[in-house]
Amino acid sequence: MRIFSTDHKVIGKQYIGLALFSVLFGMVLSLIMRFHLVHPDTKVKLFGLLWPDGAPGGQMTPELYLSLMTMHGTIMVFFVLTTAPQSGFGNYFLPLQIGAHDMAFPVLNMLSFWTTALSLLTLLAALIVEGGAPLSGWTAYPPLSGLGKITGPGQGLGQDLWILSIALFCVASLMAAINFIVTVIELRAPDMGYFDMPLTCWGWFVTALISLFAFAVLLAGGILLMLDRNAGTSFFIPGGLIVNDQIQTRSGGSPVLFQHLFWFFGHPEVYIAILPGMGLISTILSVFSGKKVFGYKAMAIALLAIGGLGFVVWGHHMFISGMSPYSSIAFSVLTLAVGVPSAVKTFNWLATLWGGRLRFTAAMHFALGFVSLFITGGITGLILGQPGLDIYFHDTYFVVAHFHLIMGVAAIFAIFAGLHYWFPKMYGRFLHEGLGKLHFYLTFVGVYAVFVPLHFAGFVGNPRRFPDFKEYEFLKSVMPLHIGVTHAAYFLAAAQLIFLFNYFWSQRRGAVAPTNPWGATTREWRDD
Ligand code: HEM
Ligand SMILES: [Cu+2]
Repeated sequence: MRIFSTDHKVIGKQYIGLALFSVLFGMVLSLIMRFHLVHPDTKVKLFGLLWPDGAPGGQMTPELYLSLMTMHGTIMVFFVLTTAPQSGFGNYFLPLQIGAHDMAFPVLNMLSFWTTALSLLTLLAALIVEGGAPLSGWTAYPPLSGLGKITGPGQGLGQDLWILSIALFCVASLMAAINFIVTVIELRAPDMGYFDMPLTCWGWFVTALISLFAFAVLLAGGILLMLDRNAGTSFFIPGGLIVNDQIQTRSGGSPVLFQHLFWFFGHPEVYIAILPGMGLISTILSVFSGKKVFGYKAMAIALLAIGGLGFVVWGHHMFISGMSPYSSIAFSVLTLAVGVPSAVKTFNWLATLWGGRLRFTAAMHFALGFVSLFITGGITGLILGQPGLDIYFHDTYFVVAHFHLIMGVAAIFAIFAGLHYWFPKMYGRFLHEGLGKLHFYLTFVGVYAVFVPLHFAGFVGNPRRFPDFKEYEFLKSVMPLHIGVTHAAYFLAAAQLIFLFNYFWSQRRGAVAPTNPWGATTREWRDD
């Protein structure tokens, strides 16, 4: 296997490898955070060794907590969820499923991957430079992110590296999006119309269309922020700021402008993470029910509708930014409208199962788990879509619980489902089914045990991005809940070792798979 390969299968596996590394890294960061939240005063020698400034004598500072949180969120969103379902599976299987030899632009494809890898390295470098990683979260709002060192230890070089990393990621994603779009339009087999494509291809196609518009805007936002930090401009910096007792001289910019640019990308981004999974889940449910997907055309149109609506709802992240209540109502109504195509998908998945001869393989387990998480996480989305409720819940753990379920964990379940389903094609062997199901049950229980209680922490107003709950009297009552969540997180992480073992062991020792082991009808399983 050549490293700088232009072969779509190699590149697909490279993306999956990058995502696997990233998810483990991100998970370790989350465990450190969860540990700190329940033992805020415990000195840990290792922390002191790893971060002499961030944890002097082993005592974690609030700044270190925020920097770990920023890295965790950024790594998970960009390098796991944006990478594995679209660029990983998509690269490998889109050409095979539409009867093409490769992606339309193989060299561009290679460049996309290596730009993504460079972007990841740039981000990780932020951990070791002076001041450490930035503190301003995966959303990097100015003015905190726009003023440089003065706002905190990681806000100097660390924040610059963060922006550079995201800009590189945008470039890589734009190149990939062009490749996917041209491949679907130009390289479909002559006998395959758009509405003959498997829903997986629809998922990748719509995701690429969204990426093209979303990442272009994020790239622009990143460049402007970089200029504010290093070229003395003031796109996002308002006048009259006093930071650390120093009067800031710049004026005229609007921090809310950055929020508009960020969320014009940020909301579609969550669909970039989930739409490829939706396509994949449709396929898996249909294969293991022995039936066609119920309402195929409606499913494809629902993907398009979700993708399109995704661009007109960004304001629901900004209800507390002081927007006019009339705008809030517009964003709210549009947000709730996303529920319609989402419900079409959910009911059609259930109808696909109805009356089928169900085969409960490990892939099928994860697909059903995805539907469950999509419903649980979706319902709280309807709550947060109402300005009156969101103003209360904003910046509480209710939001953390909501987005982890619907975006984070649902998409991860789709990745697990895809790996179990396509492993025989990718490696000629099966992932072990028994281990796969064991991993499923432990993970399923684990994620609900971690994230359901956090909704209740949100009810009492428990703030997110907050390193030490002892600071407030009213949060003392929530500590037992957090202790339970942290233990559940350890349990969940331990369960992932089963998957890791299965994944590497099965590549060499798994049962040898026949050409079309699941009796699927899509082209990638044909003998060639
Ligand atoms: C092992 C399971 C996971 C655990 C235990 C976990 C835990 C956490 C914790 C403790 C925080 C910080 C909350 C705060 O202080 O406000 C957080 C934030 C976050 N997590 Fe996770 N997480 C997990 C998986 C994921 C996954 C799979 C994703 C993928 C989307 C993800 C995305 C995020 C994001 C975007 C943030 C917000 C960062 C920010 O506020 O800037 N997490 N997570
Ligand atoms: Cu949104």
